[in-house]
Amino acid sequence: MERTFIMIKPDGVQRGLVGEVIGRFETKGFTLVGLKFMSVSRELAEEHYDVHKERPFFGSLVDFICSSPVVAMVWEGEGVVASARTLIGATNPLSADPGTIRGDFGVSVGRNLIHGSDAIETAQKEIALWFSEKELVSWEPTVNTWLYE
Ligand code: DAT
Ligand code: MG
Repeated sequence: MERTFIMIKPDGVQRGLVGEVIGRFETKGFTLVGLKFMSVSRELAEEHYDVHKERPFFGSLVDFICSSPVVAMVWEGEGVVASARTLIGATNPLSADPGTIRGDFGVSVGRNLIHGSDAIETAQKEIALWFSEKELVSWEPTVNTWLYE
C-alpha cells in the first residue's frame, strides 16, 4: 500500500488547524501510520528542503520550519501521494482551489500550512528522513472493507 509524508507546518499548528487537517485525511479514507509533534532541527529542515537549496527563499523557508513546532505524519492508502497533493492544493494558497487545505486557509506562499510529498519516490525518501521504522505502525482499519471494493 502506498504511503506519503505530510507535515503540518508551524503556521498550521499556531493557527489551531491540526485537528482540521488531520480530519480531512481521516474522512477522505486514508490511514494514519505515523504521527509526531516535534521541533525541527536546522539540519533536518535543510535536508528535507535540499532540492530547493539554490532558491532565494531557501534560508527563510528553513528559518520558518524551525521557528515553531510541526506535526509530522505518514498516511497510507491507494494513490495517497497524488491524492494528498490534491487535498493540499497549489503551492500558492491564493491560487489554490477552494475545498483544498491551502485554498481554504491560506493567503501566502511562505505560509502555506502544510507539506506533502510530490512523488512516490520522494515520499519514500521523506518518510525515511522523518521517521524510524519502529515509529510507523502497520495496521488494517476495519472500515477499509467499506472504503475499498
Ligand atoms: P510544495 O510545498 O507545494 O511542494 P515547493 O516544493 O515548490 O512547493 O516549495 C516548497 C516550499 O517552499 C513551499 O511549500 C513554500 C516555499 N516556497 C515555494 N516557492 C516559494 C516562493 N516563490 N517564495 C517563497 N516561498 C516559496
Ligand atoms: Mg515540494
